[in-house]
Amino acid sequence: MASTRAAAIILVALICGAMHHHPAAAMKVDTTGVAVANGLSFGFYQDTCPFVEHIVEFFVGEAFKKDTGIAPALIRIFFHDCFPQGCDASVLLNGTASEQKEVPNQTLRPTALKLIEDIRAAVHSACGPFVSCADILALATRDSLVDAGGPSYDVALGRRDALAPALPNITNTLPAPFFNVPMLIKSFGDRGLNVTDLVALSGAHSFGVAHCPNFEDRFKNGTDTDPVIDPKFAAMLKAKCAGDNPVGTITQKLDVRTPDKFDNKYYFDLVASQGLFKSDQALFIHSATNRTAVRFSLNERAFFTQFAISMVKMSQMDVLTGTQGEIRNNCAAPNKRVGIETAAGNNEGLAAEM
Ligand code: HEM
Ligand SMILES: *[C@@H]1O[C@H](CO)[C@@H](O)[C@H](O)[C@H]1NC(C)=O
Ligand SMILES: *[C@@H]1O[C@H](CO)[C@@H](O)[C@H](O)[C@H]1NC(C)=O
Ligand SMILES: *[C@@H]1O[C@H](CO)[C@@H](O)[C@H](O)[C@H]1NC(C)=O
Ligand SMILES: *[C@@H]1O[C@H](CO)[C@@H](O)[C@H](O)[C@H]1NC(C)=O
Ligand SMILES: *[C@@H]1O[C@H](CO)[C@@H](O)[C@H](O)[C@H]1NC(C)=O
Ligand SMILES: CC(=O)N[C@H]1CO[C@H](CO)[C@@H](O)[C@@H]1O
Repeated sequence: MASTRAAAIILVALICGAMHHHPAAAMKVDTTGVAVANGLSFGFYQDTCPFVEHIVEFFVGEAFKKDTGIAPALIRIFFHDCFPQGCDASVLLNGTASEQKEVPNQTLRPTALKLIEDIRAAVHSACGPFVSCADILALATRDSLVDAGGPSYDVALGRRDALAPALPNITNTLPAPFFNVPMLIKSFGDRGLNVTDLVALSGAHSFGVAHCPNFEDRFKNGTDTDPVIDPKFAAMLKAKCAGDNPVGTITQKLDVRTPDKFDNKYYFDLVASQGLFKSDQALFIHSATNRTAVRFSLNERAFFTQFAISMVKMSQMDVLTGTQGEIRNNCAAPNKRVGIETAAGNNEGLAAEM
């Protein structure tokens, strides 16, 4: 135990030495108005892994320097983890029945899935097997958002990892890009997220990419104007996707204005009828969502504040805590359970934390 702690201190010393300075001071949003889910807390790893946030921040920062695409990749993985059955790292499981095989989960980026497992390995080697993959994903998502220019917020910790992937019928509750606003409202409402959360969280399409099959409904049978699309934009997409051979090789930036930066320009795209998916553009048309979309286009601070609040809400949906689930020793696979003794042994360190 003492040597583990020593290793942790050395690792953190190295990390702090290597860290230059934070990217241009992020806007820190006060999310204390959002209730903390039972079993989560801000000091959860204070005794078992006090430097976990520094370790995660360091690894994400290094990955972001190599590829800014890690930020949209992580935030989408986090959405796909939390939305169907709660933030339990179930999406990271890559066995035969994994969520990654389900239709909405195609194109989750492997580099980001690997980054989470690499961070887990570093955190466990520094502290021992006390930090869950679900918490590491929640922290890494927040840090990458900040690296890309987005707001910061505190993340309450103590999530545990699912023992198995979500069933396909649950994974398929993720919304589809052809959804209209009532369908989107229903989909988010079923998960306790309201219309404001829907409009704010859709702003995650401020960065990252999509593949042609997900937006070809916008131009395939002529220009589909429900909702309206800028005809030049539709023609550009059509020409681009004509070269999508084999299918899935072409990517289109979700935000044509500032494709790699997290900001409110996504809402400018909507104003210009250049939202990529029907589910994006429709937010600007429908009377239940258009005022909020316009407000976010005019006021980035208002968008950042609501985005952080909505992310904190999403990050606490149906979390496993206490003795539920497990702390995975590999984010891609459930722990081998030899018997009840093994599972109990794994839980000991955390039970002491409660
Ligand atoms: C409102 C309903 C939503 C729909 C219908 C939707 C749909 C999609 C689709 C179809 C893609 C493109 C996948 C591909 O072609 O590779 C995508 C990408 C993305 N989505 Fe969403 N999404 C929604 C909400 C969200 C939310 C709530 C977040 C996060 C908070 C999010 C974050 C992202 C990101 C960052 C990407 C780009 C990923 C990358 O570049 O690797 N989306 N989304
Ligand atoms: C998914 O299927 C399982 C088992 O077949 C069932 O118990 C559950 O209610 C279903 N959930 C949804 C959201 O359809
Ligand atoms: C185009 O129209 C056909 C026939 O109505 C339909 O089956 C197909 O799904 C449509 N394709 C797209 C991409 O909307
Ligand atoms: C929102 O949509 C309604 C109904 O179409 C329209 O009357 C209103 O002017 C729109 N508001 C904004 C801010 O676009
Ligand atoms: C929706 O939730 C947000 C917090 O994310 C809250 O501030 C807002 O009042 C809620 N709006 C409605 C219409 O309930
Ligand atoms: C699953 O993830 C593990 C560890 O991250 C990796 O070594 C393995 O290649 C992955 N397997 C599949 C089928 O993707
Ligand atoms: C990357 C990946 O696992 N893709 C799979 C997504 O799900 C479909 C069917 O549900 C599979 O055909 C893909 O191979």
